[in-house]
This record gives sequence, C-alpha cells and structure tokens, in this order.
Amino acid sequence: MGLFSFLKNKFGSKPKDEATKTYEKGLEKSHKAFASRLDALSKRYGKVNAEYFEELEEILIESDVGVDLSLRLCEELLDKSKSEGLSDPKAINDALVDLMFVDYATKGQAIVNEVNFAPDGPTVLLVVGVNGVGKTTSIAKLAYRYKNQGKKVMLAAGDTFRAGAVEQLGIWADRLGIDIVKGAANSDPASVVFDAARKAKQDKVDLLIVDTAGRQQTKANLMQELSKITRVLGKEIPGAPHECFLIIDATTGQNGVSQARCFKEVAPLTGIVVTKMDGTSKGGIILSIRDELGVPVRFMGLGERMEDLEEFDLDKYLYGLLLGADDGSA
Ligand SMILES: Nc1nc2c(ncn2[C@@H]2O[C@H](COP(=O)(O)OP(=O)(O)OP(=O)(O)O)[C@@H](O)[C@H]2O)c(=O)[nH]1
Ligand SMILES: [Mg+2]
Repeated sequence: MGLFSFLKNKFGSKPKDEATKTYEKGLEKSHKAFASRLDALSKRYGKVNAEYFEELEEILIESDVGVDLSLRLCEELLDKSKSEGLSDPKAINDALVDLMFVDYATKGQAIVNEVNFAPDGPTVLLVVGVNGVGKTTSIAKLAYRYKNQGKKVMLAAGDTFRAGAVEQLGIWADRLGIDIVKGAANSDPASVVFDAARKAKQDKVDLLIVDTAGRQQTKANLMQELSKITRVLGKEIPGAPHECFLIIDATTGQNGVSQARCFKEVAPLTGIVVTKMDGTSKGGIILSIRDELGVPVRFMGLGERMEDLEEFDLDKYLYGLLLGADDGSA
C-alpha cells in the first residue's frame, strides 16, 4: 500500500480528530492550489509521458517545493515509471507522495517537535528571524504552549531595536501572566539577555524565550549581534542557547528559504517555525526548507491567536496538502 492510501485510511476516517481538522483548515489554500492542479493534470493524461513530467515539475515549483527538489522528484519519478513500467498518472502521484515523505524523513537533523529541556537549570530558546515574519506572535504561542504544560516560562525582550517590539512582547507577557525582562530602548540586546539569564536562574525558570531583532544592515552585523547574545547566554547558563528557532513566513515563498540559508550561517539553528501557513497557497515551502537546510520544522503557525500553533507532523501535513478536507484523490 502506498503512502497516499495509508494517509487516507489514517486521517480520512470519520470522526476526525481535532488536530487533523486544524491541519485541513490551515492547509486549505495550499491543498486547493496543489491538489486540484495535480488532479486536473492526471485527468488530462491517460498515460504519463515527458510532457506530463514537465507540467508536474511546474506545479511543484509553483507550490514552492523549490526548484532543486522539484527537478529531483520528477527525475526520480521518471526513472521509476520507466523501471517499473508505471504509466497511470494516479500511480505516479502515489509515488510522488512516497518520495516527498522519504525526502523529508531521511534528510538532515532528526525530526523532533517539542523543545528539548535541559536536565537542570533553565532551558534557553533563542528566536531569530527577519522583521514581520511572526516572531513575537510565535514566542507568545510557544510560551502559551509550555505554560500549559506546567513549565515556568520567562521572556527576554532582546529586540531593543524597535521600541514597539518590547511593548508588544510585554502585552503578550501580561496576557499570559508570565515574567518578562526588558531593557531601555536601544540598549544593548546582550545586556538584556544577560539580565534575563541571571533572573531565569534565580527564579528557577524552566524555559527562557529570547526575542531578537532581525533587522540588521549587513549579515556581518547580524552575525556579530547573535554571536554576542549566544556567548552571554552560554556563560550564564551552561549549554545555552539549547534551542534556536528560526521563524519563517510561509507567504514569502522562496525568499523565506533564502533567509533561512542566511540565518543558518550565523545562528546555531535547531528548528524552524513556519508561520502564516493558513495564508498561503504555496505550502510546499516546508519541503523546500527541509531539503535545502536539513533543519526540521518544529511547529507551524496557523493563525493569529496564541492557540494557533501546531506541532509539525509530516503525515498530517502531506495529508492536508494532498487530500485535504474533501478527501478527494488527487
Ligand atoms: N494568519 C497568520 N498571521 C500571523 C501568524 N503569525 C503571525 N501573524 C501575524 O503577522 C503579523 C506580524 O507578526 P509579529 O509577531 O508581530 O511579527 P514579528 O516578526 O515579531 O515582527 P516585528 O517585531 O515587527 O519584526 C501580525 O499581524 C500577526 O498577527 C500566523 O501563523 N498566521
Ligand atoms: Mg516582534
């Protein structure tokens, strides 16, 4: 049985659980764009041929699967169709899902979701990303998640670049009923982080989440600032930062992938949070990020509320993308 049928059996049976419904809803736009085109393509061709694979390649690229990965997937499919004598478009689409799964599952750093907590002392999660991608919102969502899991959470307003950023994070901290450590506007982020690390130790905090400024004139500046923050954290708390999440806005497409490439060079990334998945029709970006960087997607942002954060689950993601709420076969 191919993965396609497997996913259909696993998630398609009724009643559906809440998480599956959330995925379906969050990936609705991507599903409509991707699966309907795939469906139309299979219906137009009785048998696959060179043109079929060309069109398929185009659909994949336009869904932000990334040029390299799209080309590779199509090449592998072509080989498979030749060696196994597959000519039915449906069989090819089935094989495509299998390949997408294998590519994600076997590449790069191990797949994990939850923050890995240090055995003792505060665990530090550094959050990086360019402006406007949803950093502050994601920090609030993560704080909410771990507070609900019974952890003592504290925030550090390391984005001192923009006065509004500190204020915005403060509002979330109030709403969540958790502590926040702030510095004066334009103060050195490393000094805010230093204070926060001290306080986190004193207050026996389980999770310290550090916001940072993404806007820097040059990559050298960004690298300098992040390495200073990282050094300060590591001096105060052994092993810190334990986690470093890059936030990527799914609606920025391949631009988000190049941001990721840049940040991977300047920060010790351990995970990605892809935000605004609910607002894009190009959900393939997740496959592209994994293919290019090998860093696992830990969570997905599927809305603006603090509850709208889901653990990334490869099966559910592929199900949402390919089968979606209507459960029709692509
Ligand atoms: N639909 C949707 N909107 C989101 C999501 N995450 C964030 N947003 C919205 O995106 C906008 C920017 O989010 P912020 O969290 O302020 O982004 P930021 O990266 O902290 O921005 P700066 O601090 O200005 O650099 C806000 O209007 C959020 O409500 C998401 O997963 N889905
Ligand atoms: Mg912010």
